[in-house]
Amino acid sequence: MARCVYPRKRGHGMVKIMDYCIADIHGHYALFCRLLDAVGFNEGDRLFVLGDIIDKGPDSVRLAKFLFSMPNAFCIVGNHEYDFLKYYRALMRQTEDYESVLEKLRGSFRDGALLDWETVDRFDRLPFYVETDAFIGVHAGMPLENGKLLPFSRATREQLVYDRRFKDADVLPQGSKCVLFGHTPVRYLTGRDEILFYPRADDSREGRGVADFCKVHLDTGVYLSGVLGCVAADTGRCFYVRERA
Ligand SMILES: [Mn+2]
Repeated sequence: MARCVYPRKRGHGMVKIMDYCIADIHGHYALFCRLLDAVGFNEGDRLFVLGDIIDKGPDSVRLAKFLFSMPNAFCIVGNHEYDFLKYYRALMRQTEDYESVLEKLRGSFRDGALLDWETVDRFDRLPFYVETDAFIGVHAGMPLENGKLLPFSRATREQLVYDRRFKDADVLPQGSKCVLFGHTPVRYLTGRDEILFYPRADDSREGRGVADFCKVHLDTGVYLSGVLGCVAADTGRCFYVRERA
């Protein structure tokens, strides 16, 4: 089992502070640690994790606890966290035996023995979107009207985490900020396990950072492809690691 060591120290010299975005890590903790290494991620950088931390892969809880321990990681809800939280609330309505609730929740994960109440509470407090000066991050999709991005207040939580339409190639949101999202493996659209950039309809600038694009689709489908990728928001540079055969 690989171990993440954080915060990482780099050599002295100039360090550019970077924002990185990723989605759909799905319990692939060891691969995620290798990706942080490949990126050269350090304590001055920020990491935006756009949902679906859990399920499918082997180390959902380990990964979640690690991300929640990082002071510069910003996680939001994906449909898998949303479904987990719905299950949690349903259990809490059925019984006041909280130990049995935690036991049932632990049964949701291959590494469920690691789950504690602190981690459940952290899941419960995750926001549904994130916004910086440069971009918007959601798990699945944003509300649009005639191609124009609507404010978050017009979205339902279900749309933010389950939307199936936003990923389509003909959906090119017009707004001042790029929308980063995941949820559906890019391979279902392109046949490739690579982060997909959509240029702005009204602008032919060569892309530098993600702000020069209208949307960026991040899901490399790690549980199918063994490929995990992230993008540096400021430069648009992508980083990938691959599961060893
Ligand atoms: Mn999803």
